[in-house]
Amino acid sequence: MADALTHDRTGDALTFPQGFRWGAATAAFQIEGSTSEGGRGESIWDVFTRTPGRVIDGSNAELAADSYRRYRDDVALLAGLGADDYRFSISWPRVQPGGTGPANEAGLAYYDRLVDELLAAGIAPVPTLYHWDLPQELEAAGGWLNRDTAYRLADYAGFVIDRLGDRVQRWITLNEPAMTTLQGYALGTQAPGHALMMGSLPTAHHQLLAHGLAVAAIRERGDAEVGITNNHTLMVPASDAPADRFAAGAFDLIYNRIFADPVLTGAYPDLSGFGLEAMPGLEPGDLELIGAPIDFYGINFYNPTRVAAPAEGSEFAAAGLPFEPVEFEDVPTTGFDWPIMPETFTELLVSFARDYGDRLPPVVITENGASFPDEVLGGPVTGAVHDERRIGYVDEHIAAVRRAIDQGVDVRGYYLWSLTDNFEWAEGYTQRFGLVHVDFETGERTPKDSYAWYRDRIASSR
Ligand code: IFM
Repeated sequence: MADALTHDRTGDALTFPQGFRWGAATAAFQIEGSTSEGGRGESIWDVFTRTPGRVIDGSNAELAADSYRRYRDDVALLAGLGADDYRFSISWPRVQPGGTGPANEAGLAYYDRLVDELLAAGIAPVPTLYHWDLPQELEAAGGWLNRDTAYRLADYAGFVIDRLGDRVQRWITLNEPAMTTLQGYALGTQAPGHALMMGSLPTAHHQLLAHGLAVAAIRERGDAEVGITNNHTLMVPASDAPADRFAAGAFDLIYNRIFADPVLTGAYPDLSGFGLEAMPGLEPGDLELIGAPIDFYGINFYNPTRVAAPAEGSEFAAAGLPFEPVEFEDVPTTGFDWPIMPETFTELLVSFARDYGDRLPPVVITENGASFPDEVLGGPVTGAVHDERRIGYVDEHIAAVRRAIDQGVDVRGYYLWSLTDNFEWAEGYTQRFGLVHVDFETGERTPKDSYAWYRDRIASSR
């Protein structure tokens, strides 16, 4: 990111460095709905949601938050927050329905309208090129196990950059490749639903290659800023026992470092502990592309992970993995049962600055937030949603970011996940993350208490 921030050293935890950017984040498949409109093609998530037993409540994203039709309402909500930025994602199957061939004009036109609406409201668009909705035809050809998918993503990115690049100043290439690899290809709990365990590793490399190719496509076409978004968690050993400490290090490698190291240092970590001489799929020249300088590094953080050596007979032991995530004891949790430990957010950010040093560009928190079973008072949404616990979570995590800045981490922005309630992947509509309640029958929006709180928080932080 271009200019260094002037650090406010007043010690007032409410204020942030000048130029710090506030926003909210969403993703196409989770909010747009209208999955059959405008010539959109099918994605792996359409297929996954149709497959019995895959989504916990049997739901699909045909309505989601109805944002394809209500995007103007969403922009008005962002403007009401006083947001600087809106992180949304572009749907690949809307723009290039089968993942190859020409662009679909109706798909590009939709994002044109969205970008114009944002700019008219004084909000900077920050699109993510890929947030998990791979065209199904590419999955049929091997999906992210197939190296060619990386080149297909670069072609698709070219269409988007050519169309929106005159107005977009900041791009995000991929969202959370770790989740695609771990949940989509290793465990099979998310689309496309393969349970390949360590056999999933080529998907990590191919996604990172796609990132590198997308960075190159953006650089070729102008001077916009570009970064990647990864989901990171602080690994906490279950005990001081060497086996648990080793397990935490091993999981750190697979979850965090495989995805961060090549982007930030141009090299994969040593994988010999997993019996691998090199990252599967790696070819000469790949690391130069993947490690090309970026302007910011996006971190999504929700919770830390407690890790132990695998218990005898566990599925992790059976798969030959040297780690197993276990629950924290006696900590508050979100609706997802995710542990709420904001101090670990500071620790994670500080560890990034320490471990990557000068190789770490400015950090943007591209997602942070919490799901809770919000209760709507007054029946069908006519009334209020008093989501005190979400306010508490966000307040503590924003303070954690502020503490990391005080300890020298160059954090330039915070995007709350999420603007509205939405389709939470394999959890369907059972997890509400929004600042704004959505009635999933009608699409009607009702700002929660957290919406007004975040608006005031943004105002008081400047
Ligand atoms: O909803 C997801 C998002 O798509 C990616 N990051 C985590 C969020 C909450 O699970």
